Amino acid sequence: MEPTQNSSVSSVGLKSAIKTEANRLGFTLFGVTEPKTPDTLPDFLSWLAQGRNGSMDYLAVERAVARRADPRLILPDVRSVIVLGLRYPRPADLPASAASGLHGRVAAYAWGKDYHDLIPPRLEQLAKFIQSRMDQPLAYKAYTDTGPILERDLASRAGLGWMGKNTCLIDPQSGSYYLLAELFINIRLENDLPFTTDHCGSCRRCIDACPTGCILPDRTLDARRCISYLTIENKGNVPTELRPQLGDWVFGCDICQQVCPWNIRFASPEFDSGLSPQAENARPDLMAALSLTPHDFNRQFKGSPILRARRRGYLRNAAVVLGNFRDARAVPALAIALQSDSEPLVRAHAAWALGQIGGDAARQVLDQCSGSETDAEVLAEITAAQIACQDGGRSGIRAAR
Ligand code: B12
Ligand code: SF4
Ligand code: SF4
Repeated sequence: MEPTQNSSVSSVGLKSAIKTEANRLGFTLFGVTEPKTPDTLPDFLSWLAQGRNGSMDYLAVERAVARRADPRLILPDVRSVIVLGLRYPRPADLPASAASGLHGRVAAYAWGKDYHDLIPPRLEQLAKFIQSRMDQPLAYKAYTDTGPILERDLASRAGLGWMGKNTCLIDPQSGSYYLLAELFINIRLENDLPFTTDHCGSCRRCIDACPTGCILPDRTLDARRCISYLTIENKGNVPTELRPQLGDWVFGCDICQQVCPWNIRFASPEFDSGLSPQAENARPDLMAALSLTPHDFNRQFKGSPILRARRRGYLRNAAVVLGNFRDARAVPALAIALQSDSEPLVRAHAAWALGQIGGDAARQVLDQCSGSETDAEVLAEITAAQIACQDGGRSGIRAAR
């Protein structure tokens, strides 16, 4: 049975009070929609069928797919879904890097605290607020990237914006630097009008700027080639042909949002204080990163989204970016990683990076390690890197560095 509101509160008054409270909690975007099968469910299913989710198997689990299709499997009495947006810093406001050292780039949503920790208590507070206005118990489910729902579909249906060609949810007033969160509730609130217009027009800046060409014409991504996937979700090797495309991205990627005219013109410099940048996490020193022990890594990134990559993924990314910099100052740090890191994944990518840098010092380290390395995959990377060094020497490209 649907719970009744306190007799003194009208449905419109309740929605407006919830919106005010949501704003107070930092959610600058707010909308309400009905819990129905997502309009874009067929797009999601076809995306899965083509394997574009890569190793993100949790997206394809049968139970999770069924829940995406039917919100009642999430909350049987669900009547409305409140969709919220929390603003994070603009990538262009990246803190200045230190004077020396080689620094990588981290996606702006991950500069501060982990939103998976920051947002849920606020959703609980919002639910408590709603409960305080009800005569009967409120049933609810709260999500922020934490459940089997299509958050962008819900957000566009709740009127928050449209799904751009880069697949991000874009608010025409303030761009796409938002994280989404939802509250499924067993009371009915008035729906907002869905966002039905497409403001991308003939623009294709995101498609042209994406370094790996993973933005597809059907408004989905091939996640397997997306730098965000490769540096965060992917737990194995970064495919050799995609390593140069990582550029300096060591965790996530913001390029397809940074080039978007809606962000260039309208993204606000204001963001939630909980997502304030921590300089050393936003622009990390990559040589220092390579020397992080498991204990140091867990301590430095406690409470940060970067923890998700795990130490071996993060150091793998750091090695790739150092390889892309092709700066001989990185050779000693890469040499130590190749000689002594306990993770074959890190050693393999350190070898690749040394091959990219080339020169006598890098070649010597590779030659030494080819005699002592026991892991077959790392040995194969060392051999490929030795060849890359020779090629560099012949062409004279790396000798000049
Ligand atoms: C898996 C995932 C990823 C994967 C795959 C992303 C993708 N685009 O498919 C990877 C790891 C690559 C990724 C990267 C990022 N992610 Co992510 N990710 C998710 C997650 C968990 C599921 C997304 C999903 O189901 N993808 C499958 C595709 C098919 O669905 P979709 O992305 O929702 O896209 C819709 C459109 O393609 C649309 N569609 C299809 N055809 C058509 C045709 C037309 C005409 C239209 C209009 C729409 C349309 O239907 C799809 C389904 O609704 C969501 C949280 C969630 N539960 O929804 C967060 C989420 C989408 N990610 C988020 C963020 C912040 C990011 C990054 C910006 C992080 C970063 N800086 O590195 C990047 C952005 C990359 C990008 N351009 O999308 C936010 C997005 C907020 C926003 N404003 O849009 C979300 C909502 C998390 C959150 N709670 O805030 N992510
Ligand atoms: S996040 Fe980067 S790699 Fe992924 S689609 Fe956007 S520009 Fe391409
Ligand atoms: S860059 Fe252009 S095409 Fe891409 S999402 Fe923004 S407006 Fe749409």
